[in-house]
Amino acid sequence: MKKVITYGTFDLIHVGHVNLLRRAKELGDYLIVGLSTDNFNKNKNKTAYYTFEDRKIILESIQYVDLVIAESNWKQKTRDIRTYDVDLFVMGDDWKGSFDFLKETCEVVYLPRTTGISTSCVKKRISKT
Ligand code: C2G
Repeated sequence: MKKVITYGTFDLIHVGHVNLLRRAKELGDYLIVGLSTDNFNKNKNKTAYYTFEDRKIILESIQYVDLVIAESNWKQKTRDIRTYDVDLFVMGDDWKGSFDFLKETCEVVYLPRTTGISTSCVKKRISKT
């Protein structure tokens, strides 16, 4: 079984997130998502609209997602990959190159982002209505 892992905040889930999750799952058989905790989001200078618990429930309802774990720091990826025996690490290409150090531990793939959609633009559009 080929295990894939990806990480993110996944706030206000939108088609860009779902496209990423679908393509990541298509590259393997089992998809793990490292979901940024509310505390780690502060570290990323992000404030999610939904709590970690709610974002986790939403992610777990998505057909492509097999397991959601907490992402609480920048340094846990190598340990997660070893703990869960992951074969492939996937991220959107806005992160291209940022996680190449993981190539010592597993395959690394950056997938093209879905253009024209982001959580911040959704928030902006809603605030104008
Ligand atoms: N994404 C995408 N297309 C979009 C928006 C997001 O492909 N239009 C992808 C991102 O590239 C990322 C994933 O969806 O791979 C989750 O995006 P975010 O929730 O914004 O995650 P981010 O804040 O980039 O956190 O340790 C890694 C970080 O936790 C990544």
